[in-house]
Amino acid sequence: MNRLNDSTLGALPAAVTRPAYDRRALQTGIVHLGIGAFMRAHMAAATEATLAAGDLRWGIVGVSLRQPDTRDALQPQDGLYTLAIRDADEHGQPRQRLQVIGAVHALLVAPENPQAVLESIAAADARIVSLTVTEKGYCHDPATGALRLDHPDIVHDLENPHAPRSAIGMLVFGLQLRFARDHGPLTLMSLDNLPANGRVLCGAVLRFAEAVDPALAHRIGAECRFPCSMVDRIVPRTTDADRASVSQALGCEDHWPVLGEPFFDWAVEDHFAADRPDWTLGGARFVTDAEPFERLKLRMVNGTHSSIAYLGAMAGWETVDKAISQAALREHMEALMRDEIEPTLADLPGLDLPGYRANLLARYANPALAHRTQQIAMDGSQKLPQRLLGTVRDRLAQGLPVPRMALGVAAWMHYLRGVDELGQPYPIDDPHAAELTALYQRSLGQGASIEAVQAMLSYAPVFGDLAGNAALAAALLSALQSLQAHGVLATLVAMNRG
Ligand code: CS2
Repeated sequence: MNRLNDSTLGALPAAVTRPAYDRRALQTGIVHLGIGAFMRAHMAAATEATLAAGDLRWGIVGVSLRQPDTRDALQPQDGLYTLAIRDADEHGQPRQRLQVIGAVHALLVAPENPQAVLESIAAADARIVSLTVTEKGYCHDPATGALRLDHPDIVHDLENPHAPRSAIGMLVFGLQLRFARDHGPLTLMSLDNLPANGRVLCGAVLRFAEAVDPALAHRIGAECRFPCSMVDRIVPRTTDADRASVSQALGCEDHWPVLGEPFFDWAVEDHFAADRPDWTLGGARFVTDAEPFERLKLRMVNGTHSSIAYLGAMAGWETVDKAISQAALREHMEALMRDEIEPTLADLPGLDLPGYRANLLARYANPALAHRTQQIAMDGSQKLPQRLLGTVRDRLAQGLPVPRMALGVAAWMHYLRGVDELGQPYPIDDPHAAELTALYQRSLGQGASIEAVQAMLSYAPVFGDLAGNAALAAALLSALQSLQAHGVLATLVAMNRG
């Protein structure tokens, strides 16, 4: 089978959408740090629509921060890859719509050549640097949002200005080079699932720049822009079976297609330092304030996703669609949204929350995605604060109960046990894994008690000021006692019974 690349594009089946513009004429307007599946199914797809409309200034240089695997797969394909949008037809049969994306026209691997990354940030044509580096990539304290100057990558980067390895180090030293060349201001745009992601990024960049040179920090603060955004599309990790099935449908080999659901949403603040693509052509919305969109999405989508992930992983429900097909889990998720999350969103104007909820449950039921609960379960320490604990804090402050929210938090604690209810062990994939599993072993691992719950709650990087909260501790204790004694399903059934 031939390889997908510029020379084989013409031979693809007619049903496959492909770039009709002249890829050789692409300029590089965007540098993207963290070129994983998510960005390739989201921002790159929206950018593709602007290229298709004839604005060829927005080609993307994709940077991998750690591994060469994306570059190794896509370079022989001239940067081309397939986006497979998957769902089921009215008979429940899986179907997919294929589009070859041409927006990524250069790939870099930062550890191999950090200087090339700094050069790309400094290049005159680049006007936007975007990031999907996951929560932990900001080297910040998740409970407070502040950059950790003691983070090993940050310590390393402050000592190695020519070979940074964190996204924050690359941005600051790239901007230093850019300013030395007088190449105009830049927009730095986070696309990660963090509240006020632009402000978190801005805070981290300015704090790092302060440590390098206060004048540099001042200039970045004055000239650069950090729009916040809410991004939403479910993108499961590509498997070898996906590679094979997409390649077969294309009639040529694609070593790294990406998959996504039909749903796409992106609300980005229209706050750019220079010009920008018209991403509305690809389904985005430019807004003045992303906060309401973020709060809605982080609490409703990501909050329920993480709850499903820990409950599902413990019960042995391997994928989100399998988990949500369990009547007890579905009932719990519906009630969790309706009774506990949605009241914290009541101030959002003009929103049909019941409609949003129903649509979300339908997205989770998509059988063609096979989104693994274990994938979503990773990095819990980085995810819990904005996904679950914001809602918990708001409710506790108003004296409202949190039984269903607490079940999600308890399921995360229970998950630290490292073995599911079928006796299958799994690794805890989390930057704080060693500390957290040790803490679990000496507390909850000895049995659920109020002392054990309080010991877990005093883990400050996750729980911060919630440490001494008696109402939360009581709700967690009751959930944990039930999870330990009776398991996930019986706990859900009892919770639904009220
Ligand atoms: C998921 C998200 O993996 C996870 O943690 O919750 O990636 C989720 O699929 C997206 O944010 C949906 O927009």
